[in-house]
Amino acid sequence: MPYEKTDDKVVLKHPKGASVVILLFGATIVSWKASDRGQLGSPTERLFLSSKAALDGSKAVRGGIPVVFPCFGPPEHPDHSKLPQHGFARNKIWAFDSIVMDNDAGVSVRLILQPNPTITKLYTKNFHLVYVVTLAEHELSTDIHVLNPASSETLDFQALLHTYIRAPANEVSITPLLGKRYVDKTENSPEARSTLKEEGRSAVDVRTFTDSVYEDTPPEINVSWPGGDLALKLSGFTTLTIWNPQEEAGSKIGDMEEKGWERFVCVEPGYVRGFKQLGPGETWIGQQVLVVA
Ligand code: TA6
Repeated sequence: MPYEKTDDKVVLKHPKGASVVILLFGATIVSWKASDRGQLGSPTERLFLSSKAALDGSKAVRGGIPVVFPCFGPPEHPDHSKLPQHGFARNKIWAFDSIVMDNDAGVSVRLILQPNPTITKLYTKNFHLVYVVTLAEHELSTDIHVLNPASSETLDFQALLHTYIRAPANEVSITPLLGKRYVDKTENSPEARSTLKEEGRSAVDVRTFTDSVYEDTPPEINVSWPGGDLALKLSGFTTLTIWNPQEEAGSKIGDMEEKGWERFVCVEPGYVRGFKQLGPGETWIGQQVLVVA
């Protein structure tokens, strides 16, 4: 299974045509192409990447799968007080570590991020991140490992994979979230934004400005639309964030392409309600497997 590593990215290719492009900047997946099962012909792009996205490391990538660590949203924990929104992992250069699997089933690459001076000036906790990306013919697996190398301190963090699924936003249905509790971050007041609601819809849509953080995420989420279907198989994560800014908010995002909000839904597995407390020497793993129909 061929792979290609340059100074700024890793490209994995499957003999039947699937491919994935990972920038070392932020370990950000910026392209995943795969064909539907039984589909003949060339694989299609499954992720949204804004044509205005910065791909030169000047800022977090608008699209693909940004890696969010150690905090989600504006920092709230004392350890994160100097960090930008969504933490530092998506804004730092990760290192190519190794190809960990390469056979007819697929190819896996391991990327790592450890403290360096550009991080320690903002964040003083010890940590070790490992990101394993595996490409198969119809699946893309992304496993984020958080290790606490400390001998005595706990590591408090949040983590999330900010997956931009390419889809007609006004036609998607996301299931099964019926009965799940969530907070609605589009509410106007801080109190309302932290009030838990219960999902009453059997299928969630994003036809209006949506920014919801669901608790107790199911092990499998389905995102479907006329002519398309993508499953997310999840483990280790406890929350699922669904985001689409729609026009009023989306048009204010500087690196959002013209009407880009019409062409994606963010479905983001995470651990973002409260903080995961990792003991000395412990590891937490969050796995997302994207599966085409
Ligand atoms: O996707 C959830 C969210 O926290 C939204 O509130 C919105 O801010 C989005 O992330 C994008 O954040 P970014 O910092 O990438 O512009």
